[in-house]
Formats: sequence, C-alpha cells, structure tokens
Amino acid sequence: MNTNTPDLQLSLHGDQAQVAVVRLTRAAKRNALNDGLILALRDTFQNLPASVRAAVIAGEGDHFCAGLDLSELKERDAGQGLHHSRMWHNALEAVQYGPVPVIAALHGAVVGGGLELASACHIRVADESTFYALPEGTRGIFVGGGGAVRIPKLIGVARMTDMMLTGRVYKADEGERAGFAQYLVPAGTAFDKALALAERIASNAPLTNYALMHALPRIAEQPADHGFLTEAMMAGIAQAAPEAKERVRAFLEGKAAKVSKD
Ligand code: 1HE
Repeated sequence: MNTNTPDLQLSLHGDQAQVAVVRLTRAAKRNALNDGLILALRDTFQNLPASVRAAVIAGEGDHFCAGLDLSELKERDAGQGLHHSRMWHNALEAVQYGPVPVIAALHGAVVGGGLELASACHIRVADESTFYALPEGTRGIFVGGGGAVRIPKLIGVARMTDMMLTGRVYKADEGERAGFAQYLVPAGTAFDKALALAERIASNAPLTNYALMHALPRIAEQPADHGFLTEAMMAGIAQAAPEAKERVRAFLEGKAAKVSKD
C-alpha cells in the first residue's frame, strides 16, 4: 500500500530496507497536522513494509511540527470534538504501539499536537534549534492527541500544567533537562543522529524491541506485584527465542562486542 501523500513521504533506508523514514512535508504550513495528515500517519504506521525494523519521523523546513492545523478548527459540537480527538488517539497509538520503535528527529517548533506526536515516539533526538510549547492553553483549547497522558510521563504533571497555564516555552537545552528529549545534538544533525540510532535498533533481536515497546510501558502502569509477573513472562519468552541464544553464545565465545564506555 502506498501511503505517500503530498504532505507525508515514506522512504526506506539501509541495505535491507530496515529503516523507514517518515517525513512531514508540509513545510509551508510548518507541518501543521490537518485531518488528512493525521490519517496518513495512521495508515503509514499500520502498513509499514515487513522489512522495516525501526522508523524515524522528521519534519521538512525550519520546524518539526506546529501542531493541530488551526484552520480546520471549525465549529464542532461536543460529540464531533470527542471523535476528532479519538482519531488523533488512533493515529498516535499506531505510532507508539505499531510494529517497530520510532525515533523523532526534532528541530524548531515542537508545539501543541507536534509535541503530542513526538511524545508518542520511543526516542526523541532534539537539535539545538528545538523549542517546546503547549499553546493550547492560550488558544482556549486543551490537548486532544494523547498529550495529557504521554507528556506528564516525560516531564511530570507540574511542568505540563505550568506550560499550559503560562504559555512557557522550553528551549532545547532546558527541554532535554526536563525530559522531553533523550538526546541533544548540534543544530542540523538531529536527523543523522536519529537515523544512526534507528540502524542500531534495527539490528536488535525483534522480540527485545517488541518487549520494550509493548511490555515495558504496560508494566510501568501495573501494580508492582503484577509488573513483576509480566516482566518474568516477557523475560522467559524473550530468552527462549533462538536469536537470543545465538547472541548469548556469541558473547560467551568472545565473538560479540563487550559493553564499552567509549
Ligand atoms: C499554521 C499553523 C497551525 C503555522 N495551523 N496553520 N499550534 C500553534 O498554536 C502554533 C501556531 N504556529 C506558530 O506559532 C508559528 O507558526 C511557528 C512558531 C510554528 C512557526 O513560526 P514561523 O514564523 O516560522 O511561521 P508562520 O509565518 O507563523 O507560519 C507560516 C504559515 O504556516 C502561515 O500560513 P500562511 O498561509 O500565512 O503562510 C501560518 O498561518 C501557518 N501555520 N502554524 C494552521 N498550527 C489534537 S489537539 C492539538 C492542539 C494543538 O496543537 S493547538 C496548538 C496549535
């Protein structure tokens, strides 16, 4: 299925097409997310080619994403507003709980729904031009793309409350300290760093990546007693895979890399 649209492009990288690069290509509108683009994101992540083991999301132009396309914010009644938000949830769920880990390459504005999209990814790499904001507060609306659930997991409820009450903008370095991004890199290099991480992730055992995407966030939500049992079951399944046995044997035979701090 070809999910490319004028506003979203999927390309495959690596000698075995193991990394998918999904680009928002609506730079003239700062990659603002209209309904068509949200549905294209959903379709893309639901239909990734079987060769793909990791994905990168990036935005063209000077900004990652300006959030919800405000020109589409028509007069919706309460029910339509609910379904619109649920459409975003479906799409970003396809990113977070899709088949492969997703790395967001961030630069410029990562605001509103753009921050909600970045929060649905598994790793965020930000360059020095990045800034984060939730202008929903000042626009008289609320987050609706899963931000109320995902953003506090990154930065805490108190920081998100402050951002929405006061319109506070976090610059790249304070954003990294607050927990928005796991990597902070020089301006213009976020995509290259994200691609390098994706290539590395693509070489992991698929079941390990699956456990990290699908088991870990659920374990973190479970009462400890349930979490320990889920962890034990996931550990048993992962270590029984032939690939895990091969990798452990390679280390024991001195054929696999050691852990190194350099
Ligand atoms: C847009 C949007 C948009 C730009 N919807 N059209 N998000 C916001 O409140 C952020 C609004 N945007 C901005 O603050 C700025 O545009 C930026 C800081 C992101 C970029 O500034 P700049 O100077 O590079 O670009 P610009 O000149 O402001 O915008 C260029 C064009 O993009 C312009 O259109 P043009 O036809 O006049 O050229 C802008 O109108 C258009 N544009 N951002 C529509 N967001 C699931 S709920 C989520 C709720 C939210 O995300 S609310 C937060 C929305």
